Amino acid sequence: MFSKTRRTTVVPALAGLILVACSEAYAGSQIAFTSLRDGDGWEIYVMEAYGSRPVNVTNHPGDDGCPVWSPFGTHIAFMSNRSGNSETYVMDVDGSNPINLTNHSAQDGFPSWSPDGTKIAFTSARDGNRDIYVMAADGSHPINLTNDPALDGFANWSPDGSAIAFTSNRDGNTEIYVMNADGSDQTNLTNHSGLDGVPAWSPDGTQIAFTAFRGDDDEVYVMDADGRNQTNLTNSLGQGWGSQLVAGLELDRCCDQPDR
Ligand SMILES: [Ca+2]
Ligand SMILES: [Ca+2]
Ligand SMILES: [Ca+2]
Ligand SMILES: [Ca+2]
Repeated sequence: MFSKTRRTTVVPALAGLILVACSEAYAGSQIAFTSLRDGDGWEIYVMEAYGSRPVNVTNHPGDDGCPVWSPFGTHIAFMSNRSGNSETYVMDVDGSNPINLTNHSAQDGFPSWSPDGTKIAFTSARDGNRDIYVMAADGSHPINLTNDPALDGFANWSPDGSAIAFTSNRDGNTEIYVMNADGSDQTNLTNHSGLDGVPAWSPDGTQIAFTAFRGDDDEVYVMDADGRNQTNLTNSLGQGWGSQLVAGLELDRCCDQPDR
């Protein structure tokens, strides 16, 4: 049985920019991550989980980021600005055969695979503001699921495929929402005046972890998938990156990461 874990981290870059690098482990054996280590724009690297030498699988002067393993480990979806603006791409895990799936003049990025591998959710501003879209895994038939004038982003597909969690500021500040995979029943789960964002499902689908700024610093929270029992897991002093990430500008910036 395959399983994967996902981790989203923020990399402080030169000039004070806060950039988002998503790293993801597949089947406990390989990790994909984003780095500037080769000095020629952001690249995606793959390494064995036991710590082998990372391989630059994008190796392109454009900025490449947000790698996401396909459910069966055969492909990696990612973001790149190599064509001149942000697009969602898919490639073989060794970096061969990169395909521009979105191919649209608007910003497109932050992919999330459906658990059966047939669809990819992503964020796009093609209808004038950021919304969550779903397309077939070959890039065909993109559909706007959120259709809301607010900023919507950070889609994360539930393990059973029935729902998509996302972040939106439609109610005045950023909250975690969930909707059915067809876009129906968009529900505010967090309902808190703080900044809440970047949802990630537990492997069994019963809980959602997220980042929140609800006091004077950033914390990682977890809640039941219906929004109950919101619990501060970190509860430590010290400024993190969550509030910068989920504030409206940073929601943009995450989606724009390859266009920094
Ligand atoms: Ca690159
Ligand atoms: Ca685009
Ligand atoms: Ca929107
Ligand atoms: Ca909130």
